[in-house]
Amino acid sequence: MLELDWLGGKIAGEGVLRLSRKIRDLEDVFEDHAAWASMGPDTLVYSVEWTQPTAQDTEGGLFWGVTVIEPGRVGEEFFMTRGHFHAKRDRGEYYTTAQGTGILLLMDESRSGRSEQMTSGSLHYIPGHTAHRVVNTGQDPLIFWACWPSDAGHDYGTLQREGFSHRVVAGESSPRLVPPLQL
Ligand code: S6P
Ligand code: ZN
Repeated sequence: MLELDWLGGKIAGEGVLRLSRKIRDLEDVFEDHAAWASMGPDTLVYSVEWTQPTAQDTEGGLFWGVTVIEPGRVGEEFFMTRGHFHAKRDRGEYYTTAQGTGILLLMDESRSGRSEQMTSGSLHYIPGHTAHRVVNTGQDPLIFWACWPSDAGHDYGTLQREGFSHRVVAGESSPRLVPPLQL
């Protein structure tokens, strides 16, 4: 059995997998390349802990994990996840926010974008065929839990080539979507 630190964003127990993404791993993700290049390459942007109780690709299995996005910006753009479509496009996912404030960016395969506000207790259903990226717009770590199908896989290449439909940047008084989009 595994134990969750729900608000701290940690999973304890055997077989927990972990990864972290630092500034140096995210060169193609942020728009302002000069701002990116001026930052310490080892600056932590986000980390993920997750459990795979079945083999990857098992039809009908589920994975469970947590992502912690640090507060910060690259130029005007807030720290965020790389974002992806699922390799098996029809696979959906749930996110739920434990702590912090952010924006879930969603984009369908025809590049139509929308967003949902993330705040403690918010639950987000990500349908299949929908790219998803999370942006930390707050001053504290943004911690969210996720549950996704074992055979969903990750397609990072499509966004690497084509980018996301929208970006989230610091506005004068509140975060702003570019191009504008109803929050
Ligand atoms: C997996 C799920 C999350 C992300 C994590 C990091 O399907 O959506 O666990 O992997 O939030 O984001 P990314 O875009 O770097 O995988
Ligand atoms: Zn996903």
